Amino acid sequence: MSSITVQPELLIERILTLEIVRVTERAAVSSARLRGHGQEKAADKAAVDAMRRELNRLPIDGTVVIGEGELDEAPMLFIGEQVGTKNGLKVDIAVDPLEGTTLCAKNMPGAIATLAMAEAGTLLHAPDVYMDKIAIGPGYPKGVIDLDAPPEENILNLAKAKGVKPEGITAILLDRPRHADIIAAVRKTGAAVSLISDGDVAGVIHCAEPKTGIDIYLGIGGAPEGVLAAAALRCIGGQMQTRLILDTEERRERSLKMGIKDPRKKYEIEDMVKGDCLFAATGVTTGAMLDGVKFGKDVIETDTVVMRSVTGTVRRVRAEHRELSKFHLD
Ligand code: VTB
Repeated sequence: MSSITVQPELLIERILTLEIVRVTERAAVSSARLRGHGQEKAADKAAVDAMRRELNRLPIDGTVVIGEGELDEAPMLFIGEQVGTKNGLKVDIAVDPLEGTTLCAKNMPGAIATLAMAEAGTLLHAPDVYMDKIAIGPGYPKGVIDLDAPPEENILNLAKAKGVKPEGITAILLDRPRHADIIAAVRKTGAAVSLISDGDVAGVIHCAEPKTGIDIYLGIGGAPEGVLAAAALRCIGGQMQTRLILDTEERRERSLKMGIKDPRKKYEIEDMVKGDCLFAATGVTTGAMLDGVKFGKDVIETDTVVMRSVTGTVRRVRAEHRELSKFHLD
């Protein structure tokens, strides 16, 4: 009989896998109550309140490294905020309690509540600036894509590695005027472009989900969202390269204070998420990755995906909540 030695830290982390599901579930339920009400801020606040309350119940000594903003601009889940009961593993936490506030406010597909957790000191402390990103799913040799190569080259190399013509490739991008040139370049190769209005954490993850038909993410989105997506890819495989867009003195100074010495650094997944990590996301509105919250007469249903990098396990948790209002937990 073989015996398996489990390091205590990893054991704690394993338990946390299910604990963080509760956190994103609560955030999703709270913001879903405001779906379609046209109130971005209120929906976001509902998610933030719920997420913070649940995080503070966890047996962790946690620090928010990616949050709602810096202390002066975010009263809760600000960067540097300590969360958890303080008796437990020291962890870094990246949160986006409501990724896609506009999607939620307009009741459009793809809003999620999401968070990533990793051992203390291992998540990139990214400021709230833009980030240039490129990502593909697992199974390709390293180096197929390069953030600094022209989009055409990335599409052609990816098509070759996939064994298809460029017509067999679909790229996903945020629908923004800043992407006009990339979109034109991708289409010129014969590849298809799939445009999303918001929600590029899920956009990157789609590259690793064959059922979405997405092969590659290209373009500029938020840096916090980039780190969250990198955590997910660290769990499920895939390649991602990013670079912070620090195009003003103010942004460079702000990022320097957060420990970013080289403003032009090209990050790989391992630079953004240096150690083992957990990632969870619960659907707020139904999208390609997750179903949205369903409010029944007595039951609230949620759909969550939770991943753990040390094993690569991905769990889908469909939960039925019966006692939310009774315990005043949401
Ligand atoms: C993305 C997307 C977000 O911001 O990161 C995007 O994932 C980037 O900023 O859902 P712009 O909207 O300014 O392009 C969101 O759309 C909103 O946070």
